Amino acid sequence: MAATAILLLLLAAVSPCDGGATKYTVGESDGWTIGPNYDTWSQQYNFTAGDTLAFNYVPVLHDVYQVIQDAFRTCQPAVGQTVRMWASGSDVVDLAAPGDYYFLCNAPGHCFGGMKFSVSVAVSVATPPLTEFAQGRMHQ
Ligand SMILES: [Cu+2]
Repeated sequence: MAATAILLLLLAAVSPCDGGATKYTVGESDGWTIGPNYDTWSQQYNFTAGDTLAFNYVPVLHDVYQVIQDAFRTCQPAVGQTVRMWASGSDVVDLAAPGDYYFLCNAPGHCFGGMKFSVSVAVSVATPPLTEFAQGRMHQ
């Protein structure tokens, strides 16, 4: 019985489509552009691992950089401070792992103009903390 429960927990943990992952559209109908307050937008939600962010914008005008916290503060990603980048104009960014994600537009002046926000991604509610589980097993 216990083994079955553990197996089910493991299946839940590794199944990426399980637990109702949510797709959030950045800026809603405004999209990703100069003007909206993205801090206000992002603070409406509790993001969990497996969710995705949809960035919609005119690709020649904007882009999407996921950067480390230092680059987020300065608005100027240096070499090695960009984690991932997108520029298609219709980008779906996966928030696969729990943790802090920092996004900005790297077009000149746009980050200073407000095109930046961070999200804290929590462990999915449907998934037990895997590290805790693993540690518990190791001490048995
Ligand atoms: Cu921009």
